[in-house]
Amino acid sequence: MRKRAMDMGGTPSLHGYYMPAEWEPHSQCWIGWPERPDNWRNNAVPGQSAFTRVASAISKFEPVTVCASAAQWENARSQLPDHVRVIEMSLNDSWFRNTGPTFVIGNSPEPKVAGIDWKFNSWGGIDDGCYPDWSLDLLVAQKILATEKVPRFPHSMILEGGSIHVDGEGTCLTTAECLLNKNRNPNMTKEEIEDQLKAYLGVTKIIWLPRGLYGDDDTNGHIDNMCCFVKPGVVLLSWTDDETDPQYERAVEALTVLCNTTDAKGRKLEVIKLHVPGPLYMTEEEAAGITQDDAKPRLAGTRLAASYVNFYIANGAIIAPQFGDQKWDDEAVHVLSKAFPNYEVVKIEGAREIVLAGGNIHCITQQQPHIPQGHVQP
Ligand code: KQY
Repeated sequence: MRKRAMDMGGTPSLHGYYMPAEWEPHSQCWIGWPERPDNWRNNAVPGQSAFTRVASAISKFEPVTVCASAAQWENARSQLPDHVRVIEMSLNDSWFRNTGPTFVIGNSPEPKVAGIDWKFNSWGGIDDGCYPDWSLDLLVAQKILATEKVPRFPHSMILEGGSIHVDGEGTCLTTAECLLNKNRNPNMTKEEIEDQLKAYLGVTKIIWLPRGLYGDDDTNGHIDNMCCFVKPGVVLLSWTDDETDPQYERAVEALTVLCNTTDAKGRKLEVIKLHVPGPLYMTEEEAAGITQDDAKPRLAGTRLAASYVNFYIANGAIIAPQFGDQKWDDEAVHVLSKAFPNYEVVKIEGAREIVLAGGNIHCITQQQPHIPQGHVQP
């Protein structure tokens, strides 16, 4: 008998679909191409090199499609390996975790993939967001789904993919700092937001951490910089031992919630601490390379929202950021290798370039699930 979504862990959503965990098989990974000089320093040249390192690393484990604007297509094509597909797409910026679709899986009558197209408001709208025109980003999810001929479930709620993590067995992790922020869905109550997450992601339990990573002001504390699942019942938490670091209070607060809750299956959570680097700050030289224009100003001395939790789980590999902080870089690789014993941990040096623009490896990637042809679960 074919296994249904409910048996596979997630509770079937409104459409009978559920969001699989990131470690479930992918058919490909989607990545945008950075370009805007008011967010990416030095005309995005160092950022493009970092994206190329990420795309190249992931492409050793699963197919990768990179989407670049008409102006950048040739440049992207020339930098990326031949086996990485490069297609033309108009973008305001390149954060596909947030502007791409949230892929979901359904099982009736046949296993199939669909995508949720959430509303996007540039992480906070005109007054609070990262740039004032996000009209092209609003179309990214739709274009990806149309390219792949994957059914699209539009949603009127503002939500970025970086603000949710799921275990594929009915549990969703998020932060109140982001999802309950008045700059997202001011007319929705917490219960209404929970109902929509349950209906569209096929989850039955939402775990709310109060706040995300200290300094993650662009996103208002996305969960993907703070905490993620390793497997059902086990999470990694951005931690610091330094009690004077403002991240300490946030980490302790999150730990308290995580230790005092159960997941959708009633399990207590095991929490693995993953120490943050630094603290790291934007230098004068880095800030000087950013054209101050439409985007939120990026100022020298700003604490960078750098966290090792912001990695990508590819088919068989953990694509992990490295910041040039030897002690904590090495520690992160050690913790991730222990947490994911059956995965190769691939280090991405120079992930700082992505952090300078407000995100990291998880934020720039979007996995598309793979359902093997003719696959019948026992
Ligand atoms: O998911 C992210 N962390 C991306 C935030 C990008 C903000 C643009 N400056």
